[in-house]
Amino acid sequence: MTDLFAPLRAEKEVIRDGVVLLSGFADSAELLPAIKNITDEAPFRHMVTPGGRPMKVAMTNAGSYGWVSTPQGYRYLPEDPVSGAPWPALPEVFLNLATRAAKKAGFGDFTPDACLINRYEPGTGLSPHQDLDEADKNWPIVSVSLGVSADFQLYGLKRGGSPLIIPLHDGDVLVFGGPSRLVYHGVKPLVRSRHPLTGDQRFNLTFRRAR
Ligand code: MD3
Ligand code: FE
Repeated sequence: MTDLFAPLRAEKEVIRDGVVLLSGFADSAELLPAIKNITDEAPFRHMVTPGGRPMKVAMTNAGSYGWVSTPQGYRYLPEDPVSGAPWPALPEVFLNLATRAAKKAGFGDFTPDACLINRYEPGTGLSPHQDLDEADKNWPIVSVSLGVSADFQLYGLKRGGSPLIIPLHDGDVLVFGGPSRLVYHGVKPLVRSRHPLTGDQRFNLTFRRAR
C-alpha cells in the first residue's frame, strides 16, 4: 500500500562527508519574532570590507561574540561597535534549535557562543568564501534559512571549480563540520519572490563557536 503521507523531502540528508541537510527543521514563525527583538537592539547594517566596500548582505549578531568586518579586518567582538553595548544574548529558541540540529547531524556537544544574522534582499548574493575567523575549526557551523528561498553554492576545499547547487527553503538547516568545515561556499543573488512572513527577504542564521 502506497503511503500517501510520506514526507516530500528526506528529513536528514547527508550531502557529502560533513555536510548534513535537515529540511524544514526550523520554524520561521517561532524564530522571526526573536530576530525582531535582536534587531531592535542591534540593527542590521552593511559592514565595510577591509577593501573599503559596503557588503551587500545586511548583518547583525547575537551571542557572547559577534562577527564584524572592519576596514582593519574580520574579527569576533563581544560588543557591537555601533552601540558599544554587548551583542543581544542568544534567545532560548536559537540555542535550543542550534544544539538539536547539531546533535541530529552528529555533533552532540556543540553549543554556540555566536550567531551571525544575514539579511538578503532581491539581487543580493554572497560571493564564495571560507569561514576562517573561528578559533577552533573542529566545531561545526549550523546554518538556518528563513523566508524567501535561495540557491546555496557548495564548492570544495580549494577555490574554483563548479559548485553543487543546493536550493535552501524556509526552515531548512544545514550543518557543516568535520572534513567540510573549511569548504568554499556562497549564495546566488536572491531572485525576487514572496514569503508570507518575510515579504521579499531571506534571513540566514549561522551558529558558531567563536572562542
Ligand atoms: C560552510 N552564510 O554567514 S549559510 C556566512 O546563506 C555564510 O547567509 C550563507 O556563508 C548564507 O558565512 C551561507 C551556509 C554556510 C554557512 C557557514 C559555513 C555554509 C558554511 C561555514 C563553513 C562551511
Ligand atoms: Fe560563510
